[in-house]
Amino acid sequence: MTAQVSELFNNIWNNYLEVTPSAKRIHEILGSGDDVINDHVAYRTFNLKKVGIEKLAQHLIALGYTECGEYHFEAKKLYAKHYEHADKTMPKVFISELLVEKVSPATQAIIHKIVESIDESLISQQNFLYSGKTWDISFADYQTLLAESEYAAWLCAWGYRANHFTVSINHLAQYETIDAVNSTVKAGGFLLNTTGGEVKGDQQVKLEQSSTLADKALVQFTDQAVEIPSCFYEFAKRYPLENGELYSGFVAASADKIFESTNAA
Ligand code: OOG
Ligand code: NI
Repeated sequence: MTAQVSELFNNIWNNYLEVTPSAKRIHEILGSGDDVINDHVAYRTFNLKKVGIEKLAQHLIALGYTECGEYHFEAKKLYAKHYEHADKTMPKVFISELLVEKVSPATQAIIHKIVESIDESLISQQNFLYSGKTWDISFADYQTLLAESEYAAWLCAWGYRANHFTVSINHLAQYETIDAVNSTVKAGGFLLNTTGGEVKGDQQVKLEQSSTLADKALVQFTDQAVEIPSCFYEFAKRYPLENGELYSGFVAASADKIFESTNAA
């Protein structure tokens, strides 16, 4: 089972690198050997029956993952769950969904048209989590979405692929603190998401996180190709609970800021 999980995440990683070349370079800068372990991978979707969180999660549950926590983001109109594997070296997975009924009729219409056009059989196929955008969208529709929900625009432009991978600072051989990681990343010429400060969370909430600003990559819209924010790379340091085990959940107030890593700079 673990071999299958590793193979799935290898495929997801390669698909992510296609539009996130900075992640490969940062991975090389931070790591020394095989100490770059993924804390988690994140996905975005819509709360529609055809593609809701459970449709993505079925691929993970089949490989031994279980549902562990849920999160609400009222202002962004999002709901999320996270999944963990019994083998703690396997990445956690954070899956959020846009509450489609809460956005404007014009935005809903674009989303429904896209979701209806997805080939139903693709969703249960083994490559769904790295299938990308399998529908058409015009640049005008992308901009309509962007004006109301950056999340909806990102998802309709990029489709089903990892939104980010996350380096576990706890496993890095040469780094102890998130500030040291951030300094190295910045010295390498990469920009960090500064919304809410470079570091989100603290030892009190048992989780510190930072992230790059998303790379830019070319998306083929129906009428033109445009460079827009693609995916980003995150860094997380976890602290132990009373029982000595590392906290394994997420922190909604921090996640709320991490979402903004795909905003246009
Ligand atoms: C997910 C943001 C939340 C975290 O680690 O708190 C998150 C996203 O941007 O899709 O990944
Ligand atoms: Ni994350």
